[in-house]
Amino acid sequence: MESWVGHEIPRLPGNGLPLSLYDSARRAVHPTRPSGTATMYVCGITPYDATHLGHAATMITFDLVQRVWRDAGHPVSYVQNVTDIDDPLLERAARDGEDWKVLAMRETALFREDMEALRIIPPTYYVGAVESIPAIAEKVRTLLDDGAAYRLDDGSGDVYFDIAAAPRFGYESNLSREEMLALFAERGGDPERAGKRDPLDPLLWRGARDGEPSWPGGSLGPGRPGWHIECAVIALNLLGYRIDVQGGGNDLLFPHHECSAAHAERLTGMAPFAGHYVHAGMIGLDGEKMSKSLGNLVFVSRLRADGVDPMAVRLGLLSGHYRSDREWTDDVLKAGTQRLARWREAAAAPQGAAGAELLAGVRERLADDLDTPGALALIDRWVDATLAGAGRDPDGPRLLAATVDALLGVRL
Ligand code: 5CA
Ligand code: ZN
Repeated sequence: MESWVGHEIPRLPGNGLPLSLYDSARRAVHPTRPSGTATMYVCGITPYDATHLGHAATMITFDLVQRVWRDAGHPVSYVQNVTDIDDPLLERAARDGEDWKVLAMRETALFREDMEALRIIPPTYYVGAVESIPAIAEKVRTLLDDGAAYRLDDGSGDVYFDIAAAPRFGYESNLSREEMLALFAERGGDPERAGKRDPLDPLLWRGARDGEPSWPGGSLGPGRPGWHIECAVIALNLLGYRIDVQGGGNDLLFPHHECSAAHAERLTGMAPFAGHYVHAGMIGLDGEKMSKSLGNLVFVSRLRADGVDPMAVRLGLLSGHYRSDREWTDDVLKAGTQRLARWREAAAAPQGAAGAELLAGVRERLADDLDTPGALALIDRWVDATLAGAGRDPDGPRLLAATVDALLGVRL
């Protein structure tokens, strides 16, 4: 699938710092340790509606991961998927009397535009579920042959993963069985399905149903892939064992990332699948998580159409720490807009406060689990000093613009 177009990233003097991130599996901040090329897989959109600020916040989070790694000298291989076939997409298309393929193509195109406007570095590989079906079916057959999966005997053709084949199941999310059961039911799982060995066993292959699209599965029979195996196979096939970061919003902690890790670990015989499981907080509106199913959405494209500068949106989202669930409000946008204006004023000043110190400070804050509130506070102080005429560094304003562009993705 086509990715989007990237922007030139300014080169910064000196070297960036090694990035530490909070790993959900170990429940602590640990250094990432890429060997040469850093590898990252981020769970992308299910394209049945436009990109909202929650998606944008999650994409910006992993954009910063990539920026900090690059600054530290690591080339980055980054894969993001598009779940361009799944129940919610088919349901929305049926509701609106639309072709599901056209819906997916339109929303994916809009997502690309939004990502470009927000200056998100494009993934190395942007991959759809549909184009990956032959590869996914092959891995489902492997899991079946290997005894890690089973077919229901009700004639549906549905194949499930046997979580008993994953002895570490639960290590990624650290949840009790009760919590897992509740979240599984809430987030697309089917604990009540008759004939499963364990209520938590996730679907690998859904046998063809009348009125639903299906693809050939070889010995599996026609059908379509389950959700978790989609991400496991795309990640494994393009990045191999093991990836440095598996990313997404914290709504994917369980069952999605637990199950994709379990699939990948069984397929490779090696664990863990990812060095860090990194989860961005949920962006909410009016006290609820922003979600397509609740309909409480602020779309990036709506703000752009209203003439809002995407860099102000970016600064608004960066003003909270990536891991915290937080609200999008008019005030967040107002503060982002004002901050952007002040930073631009300082970048245009003939001289400023010490640029090298600013760069070192921002590098240090971001390397510490992407402390953007700390980085923004430090830049604000630098900008205040510059606008008060306190600094004499002729290179300061230029270095401000380069630092903010390269490390925060904000073009002044
Ligand atoms: N296609 C799957 C992942 S394989 C999916 O979850 N799609 S999504 O469209 O629902 O979400 C796309 C990405 O945005 C995911 O990483 C998800 O965790 C994240 N996300 C969804 N809603 C929010 C929100 N309100 N705040 C922050 N991130 C969100
Ligand atoms: Zn995913």
